[in-house]
Amino acid sequence: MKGWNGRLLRVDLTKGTTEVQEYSEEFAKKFVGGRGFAVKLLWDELKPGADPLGPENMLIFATGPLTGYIIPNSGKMVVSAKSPLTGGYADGNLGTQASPNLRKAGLDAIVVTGKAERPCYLYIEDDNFEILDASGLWGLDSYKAEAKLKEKHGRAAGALLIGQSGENLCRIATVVSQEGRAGGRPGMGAVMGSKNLKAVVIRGTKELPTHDPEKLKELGKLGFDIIPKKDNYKWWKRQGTMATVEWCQEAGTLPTHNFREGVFDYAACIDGNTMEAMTVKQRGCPNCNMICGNIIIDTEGRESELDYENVTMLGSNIGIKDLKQVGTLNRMCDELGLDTIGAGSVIGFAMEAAEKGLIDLDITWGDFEGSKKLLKDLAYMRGIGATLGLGTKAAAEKIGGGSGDFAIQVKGLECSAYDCHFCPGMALSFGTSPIGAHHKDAWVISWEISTGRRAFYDPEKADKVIEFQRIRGGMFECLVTCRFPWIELGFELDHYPGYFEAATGVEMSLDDFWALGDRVYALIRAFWVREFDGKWDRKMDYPPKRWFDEPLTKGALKGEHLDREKYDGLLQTYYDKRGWDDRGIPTKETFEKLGLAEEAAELAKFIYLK
Ligand code: PTT
Ligand code: SF4
Repeated sequence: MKGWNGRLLRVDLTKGTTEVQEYSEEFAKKFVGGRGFAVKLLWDELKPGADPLGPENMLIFATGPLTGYIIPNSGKMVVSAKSPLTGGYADGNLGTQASPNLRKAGLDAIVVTGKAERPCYLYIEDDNFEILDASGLWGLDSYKAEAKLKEKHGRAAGALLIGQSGENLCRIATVVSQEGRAGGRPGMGAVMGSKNLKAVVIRGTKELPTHDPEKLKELGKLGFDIIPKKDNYKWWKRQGTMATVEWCQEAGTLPTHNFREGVFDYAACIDGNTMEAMTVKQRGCPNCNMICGNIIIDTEGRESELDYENVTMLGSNIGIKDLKQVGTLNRMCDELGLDTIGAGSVIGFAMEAAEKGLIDLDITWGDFEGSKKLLKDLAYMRGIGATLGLGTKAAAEKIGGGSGDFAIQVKGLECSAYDCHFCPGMALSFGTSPIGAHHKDAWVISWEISTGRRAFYDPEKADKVIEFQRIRGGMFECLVTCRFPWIELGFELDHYPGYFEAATGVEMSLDDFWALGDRVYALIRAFWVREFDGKWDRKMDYPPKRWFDEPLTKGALKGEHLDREKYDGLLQTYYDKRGWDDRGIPTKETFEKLGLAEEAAELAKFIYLK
C-alpha cells in the first residue's frame, strides 16, 4: 500500500498493552481515512449501548492519506469516539504537530480502549510505544502539561492533551494541542479523561510511503504557490475567521444573548477590525501557508488565540463587549480544555436560567467575573458546574421549568455561532450534521444569505447542504486536510484527487469522493439509529425550538423566525434526495448502493429498514 501506512496502533489501557495492527487495502479504499476510518471502526467494534465514559468506548485519533505530506494544510487530525454529550457518533478535527508525527511513525491511526489504573500518557517514538506515568501531569492545565512533556521529549514531538475539564469528565471537554488548537467538541476530552489518559505524545521520523513522490512534490509546490495569489489571501491573513463577526452582524445572524437575537449593539468592539489593532502575532497548523490563528494579549497579559466561533460565543452570546475579556475566557477554555462553543452556550444558558429564576446563580449578561468563575466550575464539575457541565440539553432536563426551550442545541451538541431565525438552509445543516449542531460539515449560511435568502424553503437549499456535506464532511474529513484553502480562498477542489493519486496510486474522481461522503454519512446515521434503539425520531434533526417560536425582536430581521411545517418539508426533501426514508434512515437500497449491505443487515436487527 502506498500513501497509507496501512497500520494502526491498538492501545488497551486496562491491560497496559500496545499492538500494531495492519489493515486491508479494501478498508483503506472504501473508507479512505479520518472520519471514514473512525466510523467504520466504531460501527464494527463498539458494542451498542456502551457507556461513552466506560472503558469499552474507543477513542480514535485518525489521520488520512494526505496528512503530513508537504501539500497545502495537511497537518490535521480527526478525534472520534461515542460521545458522552450526545450519546451518538462524535468527532472533531484539529491541526497539530501530532498529525505529521503520527504518520511519520508509520501509523495512520491510534485506537485507545480500556482505562488505566493511574493517570498515564502514551508515548510513541517510531516503533517504540510506551504507556508512561502521568501523575506529575494530572491536574495541570493543557499549557503547563504540554510544556513539561515537550521539555522531556523535545520540541519536535507533537502532543494531544486534556486540561482539567477532561480529567473531571465535563461533557464539553475537548482535546487540545499547541496552546490553542482544539478538537472534539462533543466531549472527546472527557472520553480521554475517563481512560485516565492525560496525553498522547508522538515523535515520528520515517519517510511516508508514496506512490509518486516527485509528482506529489511538484503538485504540493504548485498548491503552495497558488494559495498566496488568491484574491482573498491578504484579507484572510489580516483577519482569518474573525472577519465573520462583522459579516454576521450585518446579516443579522450574530448569536446574541443565548441566540435570542442576531445583532449585538457592541459587535464592533469584538470584531476583526478591533482584533487587528490588538494582534501581536499569528500561529497556525503544520504545513500551512495561510495561517489563521491571531493572537492578542488578554486582560491578564497572556496570549490568547482568537477565532470567530470563540469570540462570538464568549462575546456577543453572553453579552461581553471587551475583546480582551473575551480573550481571557478563550485562554481559560484552552487551558482547561473546554470547548469554547459549548462553554459560551452553557454560560448563555446559565445567564438566562438565572434571569428567569430557574437556578440560584449570581450571573448576569456581560458578567466577566461570573463567567470566569463558571468556566472553572464547569471544568471541575463542582457546584452548579456539575449540572451545567453535562451540556445544555442534559442540564435543562435536570433544571426543568421549561429551560429546554432555551437550550440551544441539536442532538445534545450546542450550536456553533450562527443564529438561524432567518436561515432555514443553515438550520437544516445544523439539524442534519452527523455529530449534532456543528457548522463544520455544511456551512451554507454564506451562500444562503448571498443567494435567494427570501426564496425561503427552496429545495435547492437541501441540495446545497448535501453538496457541502459531501465536500467538507466527506472528502476533507477523510483525506484529513484543512478545508480553508478551498472554502476561504477558492483553491480548486480538483487539486485533491491529484494529490490523492500521487500519494496512493489510486484514482478517485470528485464524484467518487462524493460517494465516499454519502457512504460515511449513511454509516454515521446507522450508528446513531443503533444507539438510539427504538428512540430514534426525525425530530432529532430539528434545530432549536427558540428559532421557531421566539421571533427576533431587534435589527433588520425583527419579527423573523423559522416555520416548523416548512422546515419539516425541507427536511423531507433532504431525506428524499439522500435516499433516506421519512424517519431519516437510509433505505436498504441506499445502503446497498453505497456498498454497505452488511452494515444494513446489522442495523436491520435493531430497526425495520424500508
Ligand atoms: C471546531 C470548533 C471551532 S470551528 C472553533 S473555532 W472555527 C472552536 N475552537 C476552539 C478553540 O480554539 N479552543 C477551544 N478550547 N475550543 C474550541 N472550540 C471550537 O471548536 C480550527 C480551524 C477552524 S477554526 C475551523 S472552523 C476549521 N475546521 C476544520 C474542520 O473541522 N475540518 C477540516 N478538515 N478543516 C478545518 N479547518 C479549520 O480549522 P472541532 P484547530 Mg478545531 C483554539 O475541532 O471539534 O471540529 O470544533 O481545530 O486546529 O483549532 O483549527 O471558526
Ligand atoms: Fe490551520 Fe488555519 Fe492553516 Fe487551516 S488555514 S491549516 S486552520 S492555520
